[in-house]
Amino acid sequence: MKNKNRAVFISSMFILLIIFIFTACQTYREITKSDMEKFFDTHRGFPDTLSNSFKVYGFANPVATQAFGADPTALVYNDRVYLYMSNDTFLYDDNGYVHYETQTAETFSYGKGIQGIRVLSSEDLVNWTCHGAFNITGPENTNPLIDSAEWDDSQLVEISGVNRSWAPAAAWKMIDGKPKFFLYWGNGGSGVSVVTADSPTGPWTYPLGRRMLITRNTPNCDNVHFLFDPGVVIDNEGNGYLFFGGGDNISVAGGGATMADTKMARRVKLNPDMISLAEDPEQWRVPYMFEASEIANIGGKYYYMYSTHNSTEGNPFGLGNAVLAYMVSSDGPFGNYTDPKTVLNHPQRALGTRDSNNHGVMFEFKGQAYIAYHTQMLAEAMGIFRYRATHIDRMNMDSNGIIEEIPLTRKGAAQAGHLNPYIVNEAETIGVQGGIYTRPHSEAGNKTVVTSIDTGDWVLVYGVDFDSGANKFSAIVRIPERDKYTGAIELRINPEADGHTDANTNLNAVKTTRIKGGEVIGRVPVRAKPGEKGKFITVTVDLDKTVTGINDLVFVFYSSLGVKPLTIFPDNRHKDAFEFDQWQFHK
Ligand SMILES: [Ca+2]
Repeated sequence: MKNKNRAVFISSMFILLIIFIFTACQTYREITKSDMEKFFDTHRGFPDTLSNSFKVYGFANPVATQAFGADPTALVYNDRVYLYMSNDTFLYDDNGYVHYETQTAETFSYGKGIQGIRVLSSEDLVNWTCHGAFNITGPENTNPLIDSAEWDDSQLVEISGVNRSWAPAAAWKMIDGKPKFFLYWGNGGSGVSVVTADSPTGPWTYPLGRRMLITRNTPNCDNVHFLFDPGVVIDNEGNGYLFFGGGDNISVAGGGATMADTKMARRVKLNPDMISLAEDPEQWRVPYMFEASEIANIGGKYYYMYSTHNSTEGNPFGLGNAVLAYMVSSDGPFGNYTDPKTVLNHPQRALGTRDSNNHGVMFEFKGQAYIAYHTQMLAEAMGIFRYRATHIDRMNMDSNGIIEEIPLTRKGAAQAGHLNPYIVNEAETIGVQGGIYTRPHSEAGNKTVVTSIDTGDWVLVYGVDFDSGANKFSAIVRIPERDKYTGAIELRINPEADGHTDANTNLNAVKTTRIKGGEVIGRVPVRAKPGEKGKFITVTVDLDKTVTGINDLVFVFYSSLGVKPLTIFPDNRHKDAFEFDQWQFHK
């Protein structure tokens, strides 16, 4: 009896297995090369033009267009530059539209305001890897362009009274033989604190528990109008210094304050642990200072930079209203500084944007000096404004450290090095793109994927050095959790710019740009085999030809969910198409 039951059980299992294999064979069919040619054929539904971009092909500014990022600060570590930025975030009205024309104040005055810090990194200043955003007061790694409605307030990290994370400053140093990373930020205008990590991309922790590093109870800080905008520098001996403060309500400062000397600037030496003050902060004179303290050690000279206030014009230094000005010291962070000079005009005057404030940072990368700053060009290209994105331009100083005023360019910095296609590259490393976003995914490389993929969307990376020749390509993609789904990636090199590509034109809802053409070098099918729905899979294909030398590389996407016009409204995105995680070429 027992044996008979077992035999029945085994034969039932065998029949079920046959049915399963049969069903699986029924639903899965390989995509042929001819199928894929049809996907990308404009006569069969592929759009005549690829999705619009918010950046001109060939340009590097703004550094990223799939998310905003304001008040940039820069940190260079292992030949990679990391940008940390206030995470300007779309706010929607009751109808699901982005707040813009009716808006009378900056984004950070609304609702949840800026509670996150966005992180991008690059080895060459033109291809930027998106590391998402982490929220000082909320869950890690959100992309508010996609997930703002999904924030879970119950996950907020509770730090008493901390609900903003504005304008970060970053530094790293070796402590106990290991690199340690420090990110200082302002809790709105009411205090400065710090998070630390063992890597430049976190995870970040609060070394001070529930305490702030600087509050109004800190000596000499109760009469600072805006207690915010930290800038940090480490001198050649390894000592850290913090610069902060701002505001223009000189009645707050007390006696003797004028618009020429608002008495709002503070500086303080840090202890070797970088998370405590070595002394009381001191007030120091910064002519016409309003906000945006940053300090950089470039070639042994210290460049203190700040934004002037709106009552600056007519001063003896020739400074304009809300420009970025700098003073240079050759004898240490607290040394003798020169008189201020303008380093960067206000974006509104220089670019014809609707920018209001000004904030930036100087940094040195691969032996060249640069300035990173923000403008509203990205938002205005989207047809809105107020939200800010980071730009970078090259900067030169003479032997005395004097910098001539830097033109704000739409083109941005030149590529510093090339991308290596023979290592694993994150798909969220982007030079220019049309139609996609990035989002966090815990199982993805770099915990981030390219998402919202529609037919005709694309991602381009600049200056890929294929060297002696690539013959195969691998992609890691995430299969969507839906039936009968097909996607594909077409690999192209060296396309042409299309649409408005003039270096003096601001893009907007009418003046749009994209790429076209290029040489197709291969195609990657994306279809689930049985059991692969919702999984990350690797697809490897032979290229149509051996690709050599330095080329710009484009991933053009096909999705059986079809074409969707580029939109910034949350109800009009394809979150359920395939997602792109990593890629690599093989010789
Ligand atoms: Ca990834």
